[in-house]
Amino acid sequence: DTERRIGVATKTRAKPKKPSQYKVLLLNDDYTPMEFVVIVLKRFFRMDMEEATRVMLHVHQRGVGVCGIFPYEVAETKVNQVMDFARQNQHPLQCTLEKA
Ligand code: TYC
Repeated sequence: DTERRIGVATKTRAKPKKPSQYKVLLLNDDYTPMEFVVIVLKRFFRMDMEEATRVMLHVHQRGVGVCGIFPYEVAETKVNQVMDFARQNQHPLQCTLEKA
């Protein structure tokens, strides 16, 4: 009986997934001037002088620090902006992403 077959549901409900978040990390090095790192944090992460100085000193002392947590595409853009700006100014500053 082909007219009255029991259908198999093929559609699944779309699960609204939240976009995964990524930490943008700044790495310490021996050559990038502290003032330059503060400028980076103010310019690309919209920190004020106090917060930028605190984060810069944290990275300087601990080796790595979080600049912010963003959806993947935003985090990737921030990393590229920081890396380009550091390269333009001939500083070895490194910035990277990590899943939050
Ligand atoms: N360690 C650098 C210095 O002594 C300063 C610095 C801080 C560099 C943070 C990079 O992500 C960094 N001039």
